[in-house]
Amino acid sequence: MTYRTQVGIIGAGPAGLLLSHLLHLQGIESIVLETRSRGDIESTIRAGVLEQGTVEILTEAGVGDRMKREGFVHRGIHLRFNGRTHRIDFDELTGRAITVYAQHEVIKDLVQARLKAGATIFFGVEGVSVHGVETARPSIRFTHDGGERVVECDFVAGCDGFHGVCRAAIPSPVRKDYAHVYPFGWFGILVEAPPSSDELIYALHERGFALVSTRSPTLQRMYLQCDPKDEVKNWSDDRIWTELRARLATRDGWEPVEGRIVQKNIVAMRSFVAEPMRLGRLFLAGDAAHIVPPTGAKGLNLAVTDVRILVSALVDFFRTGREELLDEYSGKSLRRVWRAEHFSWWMTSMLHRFPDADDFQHRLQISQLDYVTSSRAAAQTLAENYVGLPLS
Ligand code: RFL
Ligand code: PHB
Repeated sequence: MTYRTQVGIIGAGPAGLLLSHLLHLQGIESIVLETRSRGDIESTIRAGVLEQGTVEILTEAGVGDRMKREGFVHRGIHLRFNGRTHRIDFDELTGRAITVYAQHEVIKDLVQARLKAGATIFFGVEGVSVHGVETARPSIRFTHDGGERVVECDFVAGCDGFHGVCRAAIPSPVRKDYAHVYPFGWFGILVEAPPSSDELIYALHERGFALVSTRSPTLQRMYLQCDPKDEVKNWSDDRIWTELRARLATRDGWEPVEGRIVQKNIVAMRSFVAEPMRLGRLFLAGDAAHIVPPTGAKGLNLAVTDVRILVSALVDFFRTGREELLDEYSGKSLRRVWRAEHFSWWMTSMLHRFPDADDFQHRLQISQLDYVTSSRAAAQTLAENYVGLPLS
């Protein structure tokens, strides 16, 4: 069976779903293809921090009601080292804030809005391949319900995440990849407990990094630096709480609120950028083109910015036939991407114990943290990157 649409979107993560929704609001049709089931994408635990710009675009797009009701607005974060806590006041330093609202809740809101508007989303597709992206009539082939399907379109949006197929459709030497893998991972837990802190706590300790985040008044998210090759089965609840208590300890006796651990997982840490983010009529957006380590809370927000830039370019093309904005897409997105890459690498380097680091390097980290928490200029640099730089 063959379908015809204006934009064929591969991947129903935040990038693909938001793209489809924003295009729809501008009268542009799309079809979304997703390998996983709806239940699966709506329950996978990932990001939690939304920049104010992300909140604004979701709100303007009419998918912000539940986020406004259930999300937590945080006007700062805490940095903890040497047993002391220092607040970075986003409000005072930037006039902006972040919202803690889980990525899978954003996904639920977007899927619901798309289906309500009568969108075509194929879940559970297989064998996706992209064809003719250097012609004016690209197409996507896939199988669904056992049958061969084709989507013919004007543009293909590769929103299929880091492990998708679209990036490979831009072959070397056109495409150049930049990659860095960190010698540690994050052990993430979900805990049934009230919040331990009113704002996120990023902690550097001799035993490694720890992060206290939240999800709801009754469910909390916490992370611990771990060996990237470690396995969940090696971490009993007791071992997790012992590490969290040790790494988060303060001179005045702060302790995390403990509760039943309902989920454990290990996340790899990498930085990655593929350039350019376009070949002919194929445009990459989000994790398909770039990955950041989660320490800067930037991945989802970068996916959203790519989509904002791409939507303006596609709208301009369909209204006027002009290609200037399409031509600018990759360069404009990559400029923001590299800023976020640097910020995420910098936060990661400042806050983790590196296996081969000596005492000298540890003292440098402490000095950097001391500077960031005592100089207004340094704090402002952290704050403006964390809340998100304006789209220029
Ligand atoms: P996604 O979310 O990976 O979605 C891609 C979708 O494409 C599907 N897919 C395919 N579909 C069709 N055909 C194929 N061949 C396909 N191959 C794959 C996949 O099934 C999937 O549904 O990419 P997208 O949309 O670019 O969104 C990116 C974000 O998901 C990601 O950057 C963030 O989760 C990163 N991240 C964070 N970002 C933030 O902005 N703030 C945070 O606080 C934050 N915390 C995190 C994070 C990521 C984490 N993990 C698990 C890596 C915390 C963690 C622990
Ligand atoms: C989260 O809540 O999952 C989270 C928060 C901040 C980060 C990364 C992840 O930097």
